[in-house]
Amino acid sequence: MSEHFEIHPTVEAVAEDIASMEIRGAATIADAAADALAVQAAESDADSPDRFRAELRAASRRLVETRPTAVSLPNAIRYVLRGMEGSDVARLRASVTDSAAEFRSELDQAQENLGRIGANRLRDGDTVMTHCHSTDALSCVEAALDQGKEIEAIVKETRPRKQGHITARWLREMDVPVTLVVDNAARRYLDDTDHVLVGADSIAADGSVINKIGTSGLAVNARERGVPVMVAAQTLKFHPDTMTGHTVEIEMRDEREVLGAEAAEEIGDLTVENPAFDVTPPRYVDAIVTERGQFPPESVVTLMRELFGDQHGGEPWEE
Ligand code: RUB
Repeated sequence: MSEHFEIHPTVEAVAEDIASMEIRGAATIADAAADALAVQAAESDADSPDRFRAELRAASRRLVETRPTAVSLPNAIRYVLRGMEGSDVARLRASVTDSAAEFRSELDQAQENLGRIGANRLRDGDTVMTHCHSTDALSCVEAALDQGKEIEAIVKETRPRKQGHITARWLREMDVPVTLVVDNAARRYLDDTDHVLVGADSIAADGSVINKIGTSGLAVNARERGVPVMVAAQTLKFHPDTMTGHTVEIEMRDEREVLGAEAAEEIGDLTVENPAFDVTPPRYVDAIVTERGQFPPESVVTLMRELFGDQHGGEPWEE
């Protein structure tokens, strides 16, 4: 039987917030998870290096089990745990807090660099159409504004959780003119759109983009209308397991997000399904913009090999 290890209340709270989507979006989830591990390390009262490592692994498992699709979460945890080294608790503690701080600053830097690269694709006067809420995608808009370009946005509402409202708010804070549309209106407004601009929760080795449900339909429609699709995704979103044939698990969320109890009662017996993400095949994507440059989706595997080539074997949080 596995021993019980102390999980810090902050880790518990962050795990609950990720599961309930109080903390959401792939980059933000990764940032919060790394920070939670730093708290676990800083406040651990483990009396031996073995106990300290076991506590960190237990906290990592708690975090990694919250949501399955955004690979930024396990990638963040791998980064922090791989930095854990030292022969005594004090050194181990310092290595984890340093590693988490380094991860978080690299994440910010990557998003800024990615933004500048993505902004080069946007011209003065362009209109972008967004889906869901992606900090990587909005970083491209912010950088374009910094370059003195005027950008407008058509923002899809993004049922069922309406993350489009968050995007609309962020864009308005940047003074970008925003037109909010329901998801079903997207094709009609593609005629007024210069770029579809979305983020990603995971990028597979074949260049498929896993993002909020509705991204794939939008991309297919955009291709039909001749509107380029740009995916803003720092390399933290690259999914290492897909290099060895694994597929990305699509999270199924509570049906109540789609249909409340009262409405369900009124309608009668029915099945409601609520997948949170979908897969856009690479042929519908024009460019994946990362902090390392922009790539045609089919070529990301080369960069993935460079980044993950030497990472084999078990997960660092396994017992
Ligand atoms: C969020 C979502 C975002 C990606 C990228 O889904 O699909 O497009 O996570 O976001 P949810 P970012 O709201 O279910 O977490 O660019 O901020 O990492």
